[in-house]
Amino acid sequence: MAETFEPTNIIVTGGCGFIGSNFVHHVVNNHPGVHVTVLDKLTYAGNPENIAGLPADRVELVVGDICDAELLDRIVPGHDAIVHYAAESHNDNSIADPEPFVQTNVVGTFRLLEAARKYDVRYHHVSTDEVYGDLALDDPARFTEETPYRPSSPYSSSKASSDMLVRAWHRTYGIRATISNCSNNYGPYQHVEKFIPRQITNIIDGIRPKLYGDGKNVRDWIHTEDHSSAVWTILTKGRLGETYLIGADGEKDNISVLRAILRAMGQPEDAFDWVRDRPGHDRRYAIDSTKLRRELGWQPQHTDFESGLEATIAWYRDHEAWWRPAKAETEAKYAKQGQ
Ligand code: NAD
Ligand code: TDX
Repeated sequence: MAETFEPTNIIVTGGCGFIGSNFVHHVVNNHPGVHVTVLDKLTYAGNPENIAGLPADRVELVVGDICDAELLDRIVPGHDAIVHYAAESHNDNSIADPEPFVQTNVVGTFRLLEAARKYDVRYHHVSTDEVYGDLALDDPARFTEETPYRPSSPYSSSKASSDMLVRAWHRTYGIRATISNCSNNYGPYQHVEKFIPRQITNIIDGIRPKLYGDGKNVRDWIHTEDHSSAVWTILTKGRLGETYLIGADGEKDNISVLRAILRAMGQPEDAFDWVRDRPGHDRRYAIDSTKLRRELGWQPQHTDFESGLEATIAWYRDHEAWWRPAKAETEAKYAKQGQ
């Protein structure tokens, strides 16, 4: 299928976070004619190191808040698209303190939609499969674009709210928007609060990994590079007003992922602690990405989870200076929660 939209000057919100920075690398490496303005508030989860070293004539960092309408008035004109990754992204944090989730994820999205409307800029909204709630372990169903919204946590309900705003702004004001809902990402630059990096860095530090509940919760893992190629495909070829689910058939339960990490790092498979479960913990996520594959011809490339995990472990071993500053504070927060 021919590309229908050829952006040359895009804003990537949250481009100093995990998935946003991987997307910025993806664009710089694969789409030479495109300039990226990263808009990032540099919260605890944002690190300018994630995009350091990229060519200055291709990537510019603007430090600021997506909720700041005056800032958006200054930077949005002249761009042809906004790709919106910025968010408060961690479920456990949303349970401890939901307010920043409503502010950034809901109000921030509203501000960006208003800017996209005012300056007639194409808008792509990056969201999560968690808006669909969860599935039972023995349910043969997977989420599709038709699955009703049923979010469980303050985080997922704030993302669901933001998706609804995008749909309404498209229908009512005609903004040129697309939405994607992706499953659990892994890869380099992921904050040590998240499951896989937390356990890898725990093992490096001689701390026993921590497993919530009964460890049977299932997540549908995708390498972040495949998420990036999918977002680019939807931005350039997707139909306006449409939602596309992104997934790579990577369902695994948490205990299997943890045992794979322990094996790959030369530890006994039972060298971990069971800890208090997450309140409202979603049981299983599973994505059916047929629409994206059939309609837009996208395919994931990094589907060998064991080798992706080994590369990710190697990345954390090689980048201790990157994650070390966040580690102690993150573990102190978990310890307070009994996790
Ligand atoms: P992250 O927490 O690693 O990064 C978020 C980034 O947004 C940080 O750089 C932070 O500084 C920035 N940010 C936060 N509040 C901001 C504000 N008010 N203004 C400007 N910048 C702000 O998150 P992530 O895991 O990379 O997730 C990125 C997006 O992808 C989110 O929208 C998330 O909902 C979505 N998503 C994540 C996953 C996953 O597995 N992590 C899966 C599907 C969808
Ligand atoms: O120490 C842990 N032990 C544990 O058992 C941590 C941090 C997590 N878990 C479990 C909880 C989940 O079942 O591992 C699973 C993955 O946890 P997270 O990494 O916190 O991810 P999750 O809650 O599934 O949400 C992620 O995927 C969807 C992202 O953080 C979201 O931003 C995204 O929308």
